[in-house]
Amino acid sequence: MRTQVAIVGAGPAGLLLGQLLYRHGIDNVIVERRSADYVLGRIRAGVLEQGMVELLHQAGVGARVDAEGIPHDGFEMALGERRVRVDLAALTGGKRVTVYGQTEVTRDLMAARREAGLTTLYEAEEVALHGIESESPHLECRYNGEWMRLECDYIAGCDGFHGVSRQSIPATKLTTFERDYPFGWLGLLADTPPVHHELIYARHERGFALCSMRSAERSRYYLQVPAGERVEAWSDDRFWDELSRRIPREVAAQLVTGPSLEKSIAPLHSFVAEPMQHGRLFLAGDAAHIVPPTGAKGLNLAASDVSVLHRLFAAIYHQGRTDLIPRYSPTCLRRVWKAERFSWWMTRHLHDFGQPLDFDERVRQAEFDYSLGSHAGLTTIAENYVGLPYETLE
Ligand code: RFL
Ligand code: PHB
Repeated sequence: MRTQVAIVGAGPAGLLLGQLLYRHGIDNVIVERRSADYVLGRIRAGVLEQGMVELLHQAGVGARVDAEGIPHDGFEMALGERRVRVDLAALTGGKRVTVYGQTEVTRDLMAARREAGLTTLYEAEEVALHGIESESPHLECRYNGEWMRLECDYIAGCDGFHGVSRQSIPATKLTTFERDYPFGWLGLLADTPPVHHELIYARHERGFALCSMRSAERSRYYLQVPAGERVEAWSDDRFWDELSRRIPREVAAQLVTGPSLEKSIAPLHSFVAEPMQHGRLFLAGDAAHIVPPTGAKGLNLAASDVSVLHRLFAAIYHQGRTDLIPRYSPTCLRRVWKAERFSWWMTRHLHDFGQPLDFDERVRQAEFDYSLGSHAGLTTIAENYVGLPYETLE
């Protein structure tokens, strides 16, 4: 089999790239390790920046996010009983975010891909990248029990943090930067009305809690739990009880509980691999970088990488601009590092790190208090939360 761009991974990054390339008349094939149902079963992100919603429109899949996504003009931060609203629209000249599940983004992109008749090889096993330093790279994998070879001009590594693409770059050519956090997030999805019409990020002495949603009838909540915690240790009752203790009393009084549809624990991690391109391989999304979910940036960064990458491929195929290739990585990394900083900042201020009440902790408290009490501080939070501008290649 032969294509112009071989894409590894059918998560949001791979599917969105495939759709944008198709709109530019660039042929592509996606190779995905899991089944489509498995990919759709992963409950992950829920907050889309405006830039990502615009990109979904460019990809021809904007109709459902417009109809069913919930625009949010603000969110709240709670510290114990104190509540501070971050008025995104007022602080950023009218920008907002949209609450729309990653699952739904994926579903829309999969449907568009099917309609366009583009090839996706699901349940492809032992995917391997070859010749990325040559002019004719190819992928090999086992598909339907048989070995197959996919010839291409370029490979897009959109296969997430545990994928094979990043590992195919010689270790001597990569520099990685990382930080682990001593806790994870326990998430619960339920068909209950959200406790509040906006998201609430709560800092509490018992640990962080987040009140989010998917629709007017479906809520998504998260609790900080120690690293290594087992999800079996958390009955629904224990979850609801702990959540009520961590959010302001007047909010807890509004909480409607119900049976969970899904419960899972995600570890928190910051990670960046540089550069994001080697030879004819380009990394995008979680394959190149991970952020803790506190800033709602992971999916949005995958989208901004893809925005740069599809424009690069369009310039290569339509204008012969291979000279732009070295600009891919530095262009993406400028935005990636700003999102890493914001996600780290939100994580540091909202979670309990078991920090003794020493000088550093007092300074941290003062910094957070300053940020929430100052117009300049709130503007910085709002600008980052709605999403910094997309970088351009030229
Ligand atoms: P994905 O979604 O991990 O998709 C990668 C795909 O590649 C496949 N794959 C392979 N295929 C072939 N061969 C191999 N060897 C392969 N290895 C892997 C995988 O099966 C998969 O289908 O990466 P992508 O596309 O870069 O998308 C990234 C986002 O999924 C991720 O950043 C976000 O979910 C992060 N995130 C959030 N981001 C936001 O922007 N806003 C949020 O509100 C938000 N909340 C979250 C989150 C992530 C969370 N978890 C579970 C880590 C909340 C949580 C709890
Ligand atoms: C979610 O709804 O899943 C969600 C929202 C905001 C975050 C992280 C996750 O920061």
